[in-house]
Amino acid sequence: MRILLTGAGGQIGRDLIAELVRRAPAADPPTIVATDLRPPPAAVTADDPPGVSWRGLDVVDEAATRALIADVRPDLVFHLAAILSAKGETEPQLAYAVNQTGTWNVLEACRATGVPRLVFTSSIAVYGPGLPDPTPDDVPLHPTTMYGATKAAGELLCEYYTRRGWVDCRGVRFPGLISAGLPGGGSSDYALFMYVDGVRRGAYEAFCRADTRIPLMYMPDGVRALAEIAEAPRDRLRRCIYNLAGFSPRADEIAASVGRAVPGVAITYAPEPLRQAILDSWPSALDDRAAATDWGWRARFDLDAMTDDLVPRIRALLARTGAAGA
Ligand code: AKB
Repeated sequence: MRILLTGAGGQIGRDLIAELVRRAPAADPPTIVATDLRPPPAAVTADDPPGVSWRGLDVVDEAATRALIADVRPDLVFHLAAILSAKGETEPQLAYAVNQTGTWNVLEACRATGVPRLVFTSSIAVYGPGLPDPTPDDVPLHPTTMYGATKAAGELLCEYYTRRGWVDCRGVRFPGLISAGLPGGGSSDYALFMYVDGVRRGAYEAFCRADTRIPLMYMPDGVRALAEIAEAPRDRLRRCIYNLAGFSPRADEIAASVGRAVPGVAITYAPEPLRQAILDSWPSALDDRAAATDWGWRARFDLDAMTDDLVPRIRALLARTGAAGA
């Protein structure tokens, strides 16, 4: 199978590649073309499994997107390229270009080339304030950010392309994702930095209030969800985009969990207005029963299970890269 990823240099890409390779039959490994604006340096990609190659792609460039997808002719595309919520509020024009025009360009290139299937990564950011808790899949969408508005539009485009029979699109609304890899420009990043800076520096000043509560998910569950929805038979899917719930701790509950694994860690709070307002506009928990019913989705990690798995990984990563104590 030939698989193409857009935005593969971001937080999800490398973990998703590892998951796709892990799931494939040993006798039939996938060919994976990972694309991003600027592919990571060779020192970073040197450990990639065989069959993985990197190409430069700016999804805002319509001609380049069409040419690359026509050249690769993938069986499956994971469309990950996006500007996240906080960065999108400081650069809304860029967020529109990458998230809206970029998604259109990728969908059109898939249609023109005859790519059969595309997986779209949406987000809790499609929701605005005042919704039922936990929030079901189908409620009025009034996002407060450019990121959320473009993700909501991307979901609708995916539905349209599927209804027209052009590309079989399916996707998930991700909670904030937590992993050892650094994110870029998200509002949920405080949760990840409690772990990374907690281990690296023994301290972290969070940009949110201690009582902030949003849905979160550990990356191994996140990439498994992407692989599972990609594999799901079309006739099992009653919708195009599915909520994923994860777990929903308060920020100070995350800090307590980190403290259990990193004794003495000092986590403090200095709420920053822009990101706090975004976080306050999101639901605190999602209802993902449709995903469970239709394609058997179930998150495996809760907060403490994530902490037990993640802290040793961050320690190992820091030891390898020599960044401990930096
Ligand atoms: C963000 O914080 O913008 C993202 C998201 C929740 O989609 N991590």
